[in-house]
Amino acid sequence: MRYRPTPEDKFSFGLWTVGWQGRDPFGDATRTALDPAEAVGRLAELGAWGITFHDDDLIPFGASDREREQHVKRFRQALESTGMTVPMATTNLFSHPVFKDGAFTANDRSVRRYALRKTLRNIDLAVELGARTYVAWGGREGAESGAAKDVPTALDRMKEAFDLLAEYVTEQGYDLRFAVEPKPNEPRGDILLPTVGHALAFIERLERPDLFGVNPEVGHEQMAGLNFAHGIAQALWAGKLFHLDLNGQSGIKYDQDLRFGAGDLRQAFWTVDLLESAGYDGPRHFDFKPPRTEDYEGVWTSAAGCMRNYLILRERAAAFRADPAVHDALAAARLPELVRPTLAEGESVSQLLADRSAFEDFDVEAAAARGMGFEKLDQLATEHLMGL
Ligand code: XLS
Ligand code: MN
Ligand code: MN
Repeated sequence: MRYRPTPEDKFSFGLWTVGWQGRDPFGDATRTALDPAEAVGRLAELGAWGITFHDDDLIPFGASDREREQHVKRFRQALESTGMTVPMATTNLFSHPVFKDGAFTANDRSVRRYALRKTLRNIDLAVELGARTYVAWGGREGAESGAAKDVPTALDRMKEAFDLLAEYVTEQGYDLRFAVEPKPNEPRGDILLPTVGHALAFIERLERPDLFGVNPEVGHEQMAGLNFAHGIAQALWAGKLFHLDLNGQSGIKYDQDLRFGAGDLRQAFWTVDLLESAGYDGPRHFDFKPPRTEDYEGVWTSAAGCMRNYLILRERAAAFRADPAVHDALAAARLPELVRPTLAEGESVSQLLADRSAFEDFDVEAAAARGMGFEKLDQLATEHLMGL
């Protein structure tokens, strides 16, 4: 059937997405709690391939060891009976009041040590369940006021934490890599590592940068007014797109976590176009929140919509790339020329300086007068997106 997801599409969902009960800063839950085993079953029926979790999504905070075992057992049974995988896991270092000033960068040292222990414990479980990626979203690593956080020192502590985690997985022989998830704000006024660019630069300062990549989220970049497709393009260029969180966002406002395809549909189109053409083979992970207006029927409709929209956009992007008129428009817009290095092979600076055609005899006015043909190209893209 057309647009029917299959496990080959590698669609995954956070347990906390379909399990979100609709609590927001102004209102209480609008939905009852969802049993993780049911989430696994329903998502599998819809054609998803994987499920991801924060430690506390699966095992309620403060559960005893016995309770912990039972929760894991039920979850494992659900995975086994459906064939669902756990490609990624992460730690909740933001819900409990103990993390009100962050976790790895909390000013309070005892909180930092506790956060590390909580993370190490869940890494063991993540590996046991087969996860290959461990996401680190520093939700409360940040501040609301200037003097409250000494940023360079906080980054030292962040590095200390990540170096320790990397040492641990290396010592244990775990096949696990970390994906740092940037977000500009919410719940803190300003969060550390606010964008993909900040995170990429930070990773290079770690002791084992090869174990670290990014987990960009559509809405998080767009909350900062940034172009998501450009952000992940740079992450791919750096070999650092380890994972990603797909959802929807309408411009610069609170983190909406709309279903994928809602919000900025054009950016969704370019995102899918890029992922598919760049050969990204990681999970297509949805981190969205079915709006609190919905009952469970609406939740499953929303989850199915994420995957369906991805598949429709994949088809539209492929049609765009296959269209001969697009090939002509790309050539007219000189995209193939961008592929050509600016200097000839082996050409030196002195040769460039000696090349009169590059400067002295270069017809600047003629080059300035040439149109780029981008509007024609973008109109074609728009028409393919609209299904023409
Ligand atoms: C919150 C984040 C969070 C991470 C995982 O805004 O998106 O859900 O993806 O902790
Ligand atoms: Mn979000
Ligand atoms: Mn996310």
